[in-house]
Amino acid sequence: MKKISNKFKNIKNKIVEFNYKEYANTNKQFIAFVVSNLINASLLRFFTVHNYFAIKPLLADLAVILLFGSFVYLFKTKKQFTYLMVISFIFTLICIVNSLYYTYYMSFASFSLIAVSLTVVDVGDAVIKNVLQFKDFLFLWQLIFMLIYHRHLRKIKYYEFAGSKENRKKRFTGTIISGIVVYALFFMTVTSVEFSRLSKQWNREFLVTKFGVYTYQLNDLFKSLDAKFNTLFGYDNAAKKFREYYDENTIKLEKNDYSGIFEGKNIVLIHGESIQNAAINQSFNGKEVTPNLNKLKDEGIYFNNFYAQASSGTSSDSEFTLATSLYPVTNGAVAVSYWNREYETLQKMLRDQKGYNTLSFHANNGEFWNRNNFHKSLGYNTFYSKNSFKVTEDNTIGLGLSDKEFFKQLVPILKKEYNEKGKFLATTIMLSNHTPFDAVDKYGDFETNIKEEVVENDADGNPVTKEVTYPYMEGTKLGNYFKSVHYADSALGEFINELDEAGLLENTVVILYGDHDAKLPKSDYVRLYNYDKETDSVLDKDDENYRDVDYYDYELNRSVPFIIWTKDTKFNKVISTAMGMVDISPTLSNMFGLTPKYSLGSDIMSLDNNVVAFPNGNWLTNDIYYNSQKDEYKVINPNAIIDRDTISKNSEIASKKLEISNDIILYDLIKNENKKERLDRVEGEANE
Ligand code: GP9
Ligand code: MN
Repeated sequence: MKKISNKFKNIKNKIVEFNYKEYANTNKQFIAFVVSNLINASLLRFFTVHNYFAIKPLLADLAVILLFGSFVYLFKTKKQFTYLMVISFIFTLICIVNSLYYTYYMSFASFSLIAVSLTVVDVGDAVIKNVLQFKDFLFLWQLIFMLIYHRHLRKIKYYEFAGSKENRKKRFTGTIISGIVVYALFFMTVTSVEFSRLSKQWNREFLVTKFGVYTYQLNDLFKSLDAKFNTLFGYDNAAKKFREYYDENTIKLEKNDYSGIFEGKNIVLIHGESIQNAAINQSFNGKEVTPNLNKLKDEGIYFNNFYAQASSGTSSDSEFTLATSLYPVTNGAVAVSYWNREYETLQKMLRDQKGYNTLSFHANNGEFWNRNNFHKSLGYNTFYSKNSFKVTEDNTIGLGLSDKEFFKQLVPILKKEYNEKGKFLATTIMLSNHTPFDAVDKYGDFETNIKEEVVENDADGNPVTKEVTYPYMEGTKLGNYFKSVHYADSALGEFINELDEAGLLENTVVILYGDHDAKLPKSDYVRLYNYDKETDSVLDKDDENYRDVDYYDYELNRSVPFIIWTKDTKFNKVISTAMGMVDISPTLSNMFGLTPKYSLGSDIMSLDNNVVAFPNGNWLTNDIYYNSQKDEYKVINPNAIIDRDTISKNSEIASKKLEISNDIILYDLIKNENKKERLDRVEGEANE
């Protein structure tokens, strides 16, 4: 302990005793380099996300500049200027490219998207006329300034006395250590949400706001390289396993009562942001959280044992898995890193084999989750994003346009598409019910308390009825979540009415899925199940009525709704077979008369039991939930006979599917193997 405190004292003394004046006098060029690049980075944030005074990105920018700049001291004084100019040029280029990119896309540039950005923006004319602005040239001041300053320093013979060889080594170590310390200080302020977003890399605006442009771009570079490196080796082995798997598991959709029942019908596919079954089954003071969804689920086909299989790509993973019947990639998100592979999708099958007009709608920035590119690759003809909607301060909730406005504005667009192009698949991605669920004043009136009538005697001894309110879930995150879902549900109710009024419900199937759970705190569920109104607190664990929420309860509670509903046919059907997002595409394929070749899920209408594999290796059947990390499980069906053999067989099925899926994504196997098959066929025919 004493040793450490002495060390700190030493460092403190060094900092106090450091000769700043001498440092400043002999490092003029380096200081100019640091400050000018820092100004450029702030300028970029000023022109784009407007948080140029924020200390966090400033610290991060400073750290990167110091780290890259420190290597200048490894060069002789004469060469130092060249090195600083090269680094300055790269930094300035990053600022200019991002400034341009932001004007066009309202987001920041990514290495993995360079090729596609260049094709989307018609380089040349379009850039000069529509994108390039005066502000983009402003960043060049840094290079000009460095040049002028260098001349000035040469004139005053600064280089002749600034730095001996010994000094340079010391300066290098000192600067690189300073860079590391500043970075460490910065990372100490980074929250877990910020870290998680850095690893996902989907909301690039957020990243530049919090991490500064240089850290963002470095992270982006590593992520893009990672995706490339992952596929350098192992193709042959992966392709062999892929062929073997599909030889043994050729997909045959059996004929059942639901085969082809919806053939030729329009599809409105609703992506229910963060809607969990936990909300669907909930009511407060006799009022249901989701009256509209309840009507849909009661009249339609309700899959009440359905799970999203999303990983770090959250929303986009569910969009991907639903479309392809493949699992999310193990590292990163398909939407960001592997969107440009060839996939077999429900959208493409409906479009290319059945003549559907495939459309998607999301009133958020089209760059989020790279949907501008990703949705094309999934097989959507048109993606209507934020630009197609009128978004004002008044009609915004949380991340963007409120769901009610979103639906209201999209119906006329859909109507027009239908009139012009006929039969459609329209995916509508909701937004308002997104974490952190704190826009409570915008959700409307829905109370999550307990209200009771009690009879008391008044002063004259006459009985009077009074209403007593117990806070219950008010003010908790879960309580706010219920309010938010209630809002989303009422938006859905309005949407159904608007579709009906526009005549779009005739011959249409409405399909809704929850995209993933809402990551709510376990302690809030404990309160929900164990509230003691007398004490306004949670029951004691020893209380006989106490209901525990263990790991498995929490995992099972992450179940989300999947509902198929039509206006005219009342199905009144509940399917309780364990089911995952991968099963949607084969299930719908059978209903719409399609035959996919590469689905890793199953048509749930032909199954009694199923293995639902999660990206972390856990799996679920009707009988048990299996935790693969701990090799433990919880029995769900008390009548089931669980044996070790079944467990290892199911674990094998789950891991095999995850492996094949990952290989398809990384090695672009559908494209490459299809191509190979075609070539082999042509060669075979030529030899005959
Ligand atoms: C982003 C929205 C939310 O546009 O879809 O995505 P999520 O955070 O749920 O992945
Ligand atoms: Mn989502």
